[in-house]
Amino acid sequence: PPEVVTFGETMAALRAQGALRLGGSLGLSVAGAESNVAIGLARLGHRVRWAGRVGADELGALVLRTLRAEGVDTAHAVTDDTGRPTGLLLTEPRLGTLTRVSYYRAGSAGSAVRPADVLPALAAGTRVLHLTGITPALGPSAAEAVSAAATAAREAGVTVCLDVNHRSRLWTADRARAALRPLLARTDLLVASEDELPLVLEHPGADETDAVHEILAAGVGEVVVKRGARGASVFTADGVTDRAAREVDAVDLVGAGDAFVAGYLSGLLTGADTGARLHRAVTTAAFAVATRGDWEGLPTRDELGLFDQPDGTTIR
Ligand code: KDG
Repeated sequence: PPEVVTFGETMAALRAQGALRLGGSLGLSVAGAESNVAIGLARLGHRVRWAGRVGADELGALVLRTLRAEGVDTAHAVTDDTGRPTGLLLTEPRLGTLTRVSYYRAGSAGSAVRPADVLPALAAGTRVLHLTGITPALGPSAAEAVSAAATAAREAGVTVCLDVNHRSRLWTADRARAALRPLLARTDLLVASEDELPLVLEHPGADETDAVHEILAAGVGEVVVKRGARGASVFTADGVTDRAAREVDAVDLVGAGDAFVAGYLSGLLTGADTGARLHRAVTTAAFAVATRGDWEGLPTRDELGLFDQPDGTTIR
């Protein structure tokens, strides 16, 4: 069985070199928060399954081919037979590491994912189900798929990981809160950036300490707070563990959060303590920000140690 099951929308990604409105060439790849995590885990040597829906089109074939090439199990991926296309996103670097994303995903195959697509993917023996707050923003059936999978995983004793992953282009903070708060009671591990914590709180004005206490009191065992270049912390009933970020020259921040989750879950699967989980998470996130693309630069397990080599090293 897979160690980790995840699902969500994976799209074709077109990356511009400069401002989109000026035209020019685009590079074609694929992107999706959950499949980024899946690829990150597969590169680190874990068995991981991605479920979701793609269009019966060339871009859907690209998504599935890419995931398979990366060693991700797509046995339960569904190809839509009702004419919905694979979604698309465009990214343009605007200012340094500031990137603008445009979505073309309304009515996509991926946003039509439903409980019957994903429940069969949760094989007996799965250890972790990874969900993100993007999926419930995609539509009612996608939100039902997240809720049903969280319930099924909980009943089967599978660890449920939820990354808040707020996308303000998809929904408002209030709608996100209404969808995500009910999931907390079925979540074991919550991942959020500092600014996303209020999205799961009853009283969004609370300071971080109160916010974390509220989330732990809701039944979440582990709350991971990402602070970008300032590192990350994990809060449990036993206290807090902090880790600094690794120093890198940032070239592309998109995908860093997914890389972080892949590293964190890899640590969890290998029985590492919270400090070592965070260490792997900040390392995989650093690979993501130091390289272009959401997932292309993610490390294999052998490459994790590259960060400990002096700058300017040539490996020959
Ligand atoms: O986390 C990176 C994602 O934002 C990207 O891969 C696309 O899934 C995506 C989204 O919905 O923004």
